Parts: sequence; C-alpha cells; structure tokens
Amino acid sequence: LGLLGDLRRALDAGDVELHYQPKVGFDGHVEGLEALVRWVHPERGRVSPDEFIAIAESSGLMPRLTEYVLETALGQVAKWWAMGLQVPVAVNVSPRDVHTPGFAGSVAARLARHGVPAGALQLEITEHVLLEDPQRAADTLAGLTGHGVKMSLDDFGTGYSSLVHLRRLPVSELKIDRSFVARLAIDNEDAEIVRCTLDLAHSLGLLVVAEGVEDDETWERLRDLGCDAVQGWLVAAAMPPDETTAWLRLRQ
Ligand code: G
Ligand code: G
Ligand code: MN
Ligand code: NA
Repeated sequence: LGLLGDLRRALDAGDVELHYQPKVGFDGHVEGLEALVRWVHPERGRVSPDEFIAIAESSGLMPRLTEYVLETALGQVAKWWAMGLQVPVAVNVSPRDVHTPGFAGSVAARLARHGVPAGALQLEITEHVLLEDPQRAADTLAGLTGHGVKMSLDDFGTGYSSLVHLRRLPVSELKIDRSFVARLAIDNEDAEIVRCTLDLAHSLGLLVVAEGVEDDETWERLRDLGCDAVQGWLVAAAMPPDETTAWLRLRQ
C-alpha cells in the first residue's frame, strides 16, 4: 500500500528514470532503443519494474505511469534528434493503455508538442492486449499506425496469439521472448520455436528482434536463422540517458 503512494509521489516529483537498451542489427546498425523504467525508492532502494508495474496496473495508476514514460522518452528523443542521433525509441505500453479511449490521439498530440516525428516513436505491446477486446485493440493500433507510429509485439510466444490475430494486427515488428532465446543454442525445441516464429513473422512481413541475447553462440545461431536484430546484455544492458548518448556517438 505504501509503495503505491510512494510511486505516485515519485512520478509527480520526476524521480522515476528511464534507461535505454539498444536493438541492433547483425551488421551493428542501431535499429532503435527501448525505454525501460527504473525507480530507486528512497528507503527500499531499487524496486523491480515487474513489481511496481503490477502495482500500477492493479491500482489504476498505469495511465499516469505511461503518460510519464511517454513524456520523458519524447523529451529525450527530441534532444537526441536535435544532436543528430536519430534513432527510434520504443516505449512499452500496457494493454490497459491501448483500451483507454482517445489513446491514439493523445500520443499524436504529445508527438506534435515535442516536435518529434511519429517515425521516431515505437510502441511495444504484449499479446495480452488481444485478450480483452481484440476489436477495440485493433482499432486503437490502426489509429496509432495511421499517425505514423510503429507498433511492436513484445514477449512473443508467452501469450495466446493465434495466427489469425497476428495477421489482423498492424504491427511491424515482433520480439521473440527471451525465454525462448536464452537456451536457443543448447535446446533443440527452443531453437525450433525460434525458427518457426521467424518463418511466420517474415511471411507476414515483420521485422524480428530476439530479446535477451547474452552470448556469441546465441548471436551466431540467430544470425544464421535469419533473425533481423537482437537486444541483450551481449550488446548492452539498459543505460541511463547520458551513457546512452555516449554509446550512440561511438556507434555513429
Ligand atoms: O528490464 P526490466 O526489468 O526493465 O523490465 C521488466 C518488465 O517491465 C518488462 O516486462 C518490461 O517490458 C516492463 N517495463 C519496463 N519499462 C516499462 C514501462 O515503461 N512501461 C511498461 N508498461 N512496462 C515496462
Ligand atoms: O518484457 P520486456 O521484453 O520489455 O523486458 C525487458 C526486460 O529484459 C528488462 O527487464 C531488461 O532489463 C531485461 N533484459 C534485457 N536484456 C537482457 C539479457 O540479455 N538477459 C536478461 N536476463 N535480461 C535482459
Ligand atoms: Mn519491451
Ligand atoms: Na518486453
């Protein structure tokens, strides 16, 4: 209970940070960055996003958190674009956000206010977005892509998406969940799941990002399987904004 009030106050005070984790192609090209929220509680220290996001979801604070993350990320994107570091930034949004009336319009208004082109923003959604009201979700996603915002399907493989749903959704990227990527090099079944997911996604014209790549062998297997990009500690963990700026400069 105390944690909810503390989180609300931290959002009001601007004490919640965003770190940024790169997505890179196999030639080293930076495809984008994912914003990941970080909160250091004054007494408890670092609180896991899994913990406080669950609290925000169940308490109705999620819209406020998403608004905060979008504002902070777009402010940062505007700075990077002004510096010539023109890399798209992905923001995670919850299923609840996508079902909030007016969400697509509010994102478009925020982009305009920050003077950021829509192509600089990507939104990552999980398959769970489809559970509640698939038609409403599809309508909101169509609204967002209509404004030029790119959609990415996160944690793929952990939910209940059928091929039918995937085909109907206006997403341009699919992220294979790290639970399948982690043991790819040693587990034949996981390797087969990744191979099939790549086939499916490519046949639908989607770009595929593998999450949680930690070693060279996994990187090589993914490259050989025709994966498009990777994200993981092998490349970089999520970094604070200044460190991300330095990292991007080195890559240019
Ligand atoms: O690195 P990590 O511990 O950051 O993230 C844990 C989980 O929290 C992941 O499932 C990630 O997608 C989610 N997450 C991180 N940042 C955000 C955010 O800003 N919004 C939402 N909705 N989820 C986030
Ligand atoms: O659900 P989502 O994919 O948004 O979650 C991203 C989470 O995965 C974040 O918590 C991030 O810190 C974590 N993560 C990113 N790269 C790696 C990695 O290479 N290994 C592991 N174990 N976790 C990672
Ligand atoms: Mn994500
Ligand atoms: Na994710």
